[in-house]
Amino acid sequence: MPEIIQEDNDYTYAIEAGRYSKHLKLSNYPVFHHLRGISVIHGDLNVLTEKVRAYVEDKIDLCQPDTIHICDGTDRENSNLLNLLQKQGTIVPLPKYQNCWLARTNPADTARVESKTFICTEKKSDTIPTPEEGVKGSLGNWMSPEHMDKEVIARFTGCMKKRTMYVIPFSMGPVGSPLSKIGIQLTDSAYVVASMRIMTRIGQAVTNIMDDTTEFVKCLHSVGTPLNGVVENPSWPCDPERTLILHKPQTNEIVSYGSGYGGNSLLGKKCFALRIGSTIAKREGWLAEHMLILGITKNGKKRYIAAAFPSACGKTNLAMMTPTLPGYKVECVGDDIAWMRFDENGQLRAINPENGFFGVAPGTSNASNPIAMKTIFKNTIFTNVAQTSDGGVYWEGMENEINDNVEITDWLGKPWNKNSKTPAAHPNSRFCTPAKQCPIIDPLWESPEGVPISAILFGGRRPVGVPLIHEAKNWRHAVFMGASLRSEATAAAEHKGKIIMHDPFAMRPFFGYNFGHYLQHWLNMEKRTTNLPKVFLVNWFRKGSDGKFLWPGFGENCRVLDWILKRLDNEDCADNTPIGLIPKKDSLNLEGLNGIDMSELFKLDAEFWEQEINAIQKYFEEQVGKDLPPAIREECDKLKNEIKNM
Ligand code: OXD
Ligand code: MN
Repeated sequence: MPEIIQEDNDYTYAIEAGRYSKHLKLSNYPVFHHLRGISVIHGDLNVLTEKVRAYVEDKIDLCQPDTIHICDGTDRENSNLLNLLQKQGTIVPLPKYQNCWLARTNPADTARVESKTFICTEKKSDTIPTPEEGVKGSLGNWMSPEHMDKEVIARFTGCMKKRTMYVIPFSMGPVGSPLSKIGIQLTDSAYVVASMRIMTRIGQAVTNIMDDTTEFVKCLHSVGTPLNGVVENPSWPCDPERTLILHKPQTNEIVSYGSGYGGNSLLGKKCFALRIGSTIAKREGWLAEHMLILGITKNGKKRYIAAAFPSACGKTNLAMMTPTLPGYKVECVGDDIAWMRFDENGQLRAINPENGFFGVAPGTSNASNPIAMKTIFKNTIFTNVAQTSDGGVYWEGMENEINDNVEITDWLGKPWNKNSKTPAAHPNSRFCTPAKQCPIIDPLWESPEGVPISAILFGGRRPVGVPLIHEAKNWRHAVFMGASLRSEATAAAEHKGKIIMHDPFAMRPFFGYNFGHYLQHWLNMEKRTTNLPKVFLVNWFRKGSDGKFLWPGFGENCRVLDWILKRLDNEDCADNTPIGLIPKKDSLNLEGLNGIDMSELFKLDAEFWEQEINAIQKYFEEQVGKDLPPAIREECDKLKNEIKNM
């Protein structure tokens, strides 16, 4: 609540969330109902600052909407939007749960589209490293600002005719926190508004703390209309052929056209919090990372850990882990993104810029993530999951969690049964659910100063060669570890089987600027503090010769976190190896766990590591070339030499 400190005839002056603000008294509001001649059908124009209004006017001229809706974030607004979406056929209610909804997208619009995602800068080399001749770069896509302007005009001119333009003021991070940032998203999708309300803080709370000096990230989104004017799927309009997601760091601008799928349309998430966020972080000296944040308490002592894993590698599961060891408690701060900076005492502090979880549904169950299952069955928008005849949801992994005689309708709206050849839920189907509903949400998850981070984890799916855990020897080695992250990914259609993809820092699809410069930025963190977090690489996914996982994972991962806590307490429980520090014999708590083949889990195979380091070196040379910081090249050479002596 704002604390009113003074008032005169026209204004009240207040302190809110530690900030000073000035509000025009209601009785003095001039009555505005139009902006650029377009009716404002909801919300108060006066809450927009001059700069926001200028931005909105500019985009009204471009997109030519029929009406304007300024989002206030109220429950009433939300239920009106949900009603509208229901009438349009975009969502259906799920009566088995409380205020839950199912959206089915156009089947051509189900995922992020990396090939259509660009960063726009004058100089190409500011955006992407120059790959070796004849090599296709895989560390982002570049477009010139002139080209961007042309593409935007071609797509957005008149794109909101017969539609409402929603204006969403939103905060990434707790409203008013010095670590938070504000955005204004314009969109023609009510689904996007309802989802942004879950994933970010929107509306009055945000406009209340804005004044004419407030900077904001400009986010323009339209689901688009195909060139021939034919909307194939009226309940989910989109334009997959011309989808384009553009970012202009110089002006803090995001423009997204043609897709309603969350990763492309909820612009606070990947576009702002990671791509534009990483460029702001570089300028301002902090880190915007694809990391979960969890708190772990052991015998009353609490520490916070941030962890970067590529998409769909179990970040949400780890962030909400139920530890199997007695005496441990895990609490969740965030499951996908961390904004981190060193405070004046040199302590790294992190906030979760998001307000909700946009999690992959398949695989989520009471066995894999009981906490998520306790979070998601109220106030949630599901997208592209299957539906049960008793008004609930279903996906692969929920086999034991539905009533025996229910009928299932798949994500495409077709009848489905267990013998069907296709999955019931789309593999990238999602739940979009408020973070505060999580029963183990951390008490400090909205703390304006962020939580203190003691350790950073990197991880991926590595069926062979990579041990359960190893610790970086020093900060440079840690940065090298992040840079050389690889993970098993389902192959693109033209490949058979699985391939191991490079995914440095789990950020490959999300870098907002040249990866070589990003590495230098990470290396520079060493100068900011004498209290650097310890860094570890974990791999829950190593398999034995029988093809079975060597480690049970899930709640048992607390045993690995326990070893990390010992290392944070400087316990002498690690042995040095060429690749880093691994647990000394018997230092990993295996009490009550049978049949773990520790020698296989931690085996370091010289041939594997030689191939691994060669692949990493080749990747760096081909993809990063002259932009690779010398310190990383040296780390690579050092490791290569050490492996020779393995
Ligand atoms: C996500 C992703 O949606 O990483 O979080 O793709
Ligand atoms: Mn993610």
